[in-house]
Amino acid sequence: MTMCAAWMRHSFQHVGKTATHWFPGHMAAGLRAMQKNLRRCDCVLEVHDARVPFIGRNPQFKYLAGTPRILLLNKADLAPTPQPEEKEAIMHECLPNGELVYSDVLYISCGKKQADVRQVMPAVLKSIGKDVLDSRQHLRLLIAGMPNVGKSSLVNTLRSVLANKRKCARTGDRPGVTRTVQQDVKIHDDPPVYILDTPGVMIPDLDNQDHAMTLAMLGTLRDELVGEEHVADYLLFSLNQLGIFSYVDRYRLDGPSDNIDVVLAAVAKRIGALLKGGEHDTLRAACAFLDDFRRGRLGPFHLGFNPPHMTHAETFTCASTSVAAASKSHQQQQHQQQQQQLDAGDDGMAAFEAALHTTATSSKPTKKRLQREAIKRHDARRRSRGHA
Ligand SMILES: Nc1nc2c(ncn2[C@@H]2O[C@H](COP(=O)(O)OP(=O)(O)OP(=O)(O)O)[C@@H](O)[C@H]2O)c(=O)[nH]1
Ligand SMILES: [Mg+2]
Repeated sequence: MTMCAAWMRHSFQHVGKTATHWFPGHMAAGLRAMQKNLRRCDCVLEVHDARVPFIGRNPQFKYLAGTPRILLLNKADLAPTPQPEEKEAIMHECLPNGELVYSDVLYISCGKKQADVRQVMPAVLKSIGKDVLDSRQHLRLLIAGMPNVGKSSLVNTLRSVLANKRKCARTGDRPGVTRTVQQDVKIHDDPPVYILDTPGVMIPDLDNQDHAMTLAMLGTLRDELVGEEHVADYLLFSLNQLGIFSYVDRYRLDGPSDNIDVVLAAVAKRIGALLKGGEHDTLRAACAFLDDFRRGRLGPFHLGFNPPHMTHAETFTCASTSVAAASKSHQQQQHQQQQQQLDAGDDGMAAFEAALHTTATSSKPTKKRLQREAIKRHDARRRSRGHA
């Protein structure tokens, strides 16, 4: 049984699948180009956010099977120290034919702290194997991953750390910066190694709304499609469910709250976000709240940490069992928190095209409609709060 504190919501009111559906044309085209390029690549580097090791990985990348694939859990600086069973569980993931999905799993960081990227090359060479290495004059790696997980940052970091060359890939703290498969970039001199940066690809038919909103919180989806205040509300819901109350001190609240209006008012006060007439600018406050979380200012943590045997709801249940007590001593909690710091080839191509076709012919909402709905939701929320 879930034991929620009296002030805490038991469940989150999702806005519906339409808001979290984002699969523009450049992603479908990017996937096709990745599949084509796969034939000339020796290893796939799948980049994912270390804060969500088990959820949000794109099942579409199964079409990149047949080539050694290494999972790089990036932004490890924003996640707690990984637990050994986490890597173990990921390493045991299998394709339907019993083949292991990943030949290795590495935790890296390409932000300000460029930690552990040196372990990438030895892992690549080991995964490719001596026979293939001996037969190649140079190696080519393909990057794959969801949007905004740090793929282009990885290209730049590898290039600077391993080859001492200037960065060349465009990066940005929003999803959809890289829109086409890029040209070969040299990241290592001996042996010569080239890398292909690719556009982030969202899961085209993501049904699980908790997972979709968790990805939205991490900035994998465009905020304006889901609605900044709605994503901020899910962030607050998740923090409370997981017993993480670092926001209380940061925004000088009297105690934990599950009311997004209360929290956004406190954020607005802290950053001086006021509209004409002195009202709080809740939109700016929501963006600041999300930014604080995404940059790790609310602490390092795992979201949706569901080992395979646990659903997201169960993860929340476990966390919320301790929340009643935690709400009384949120500072203690905060202190604790701070302490933990398919077959490639023609068959694959046919299945891949079929999957893309299914996606393209499904009742896909148009971008304009999504935006109109997001704006409507935003306006309705503002009206319900008495904004003009
Ligand atoms: N804290 C931290 N930030 C990172 C790390 N790697 C990348 N970032 C930041 O994450 C944001 C996204 O980085 P990009 O490299 O543009 O991500 P991408 O996966 O190429 O994104 P798309 O091209 O949109 O798919 C940027 O603001 C980076 O500075 C990391 O290891 N730690
Ligand atoms: Mg990019």
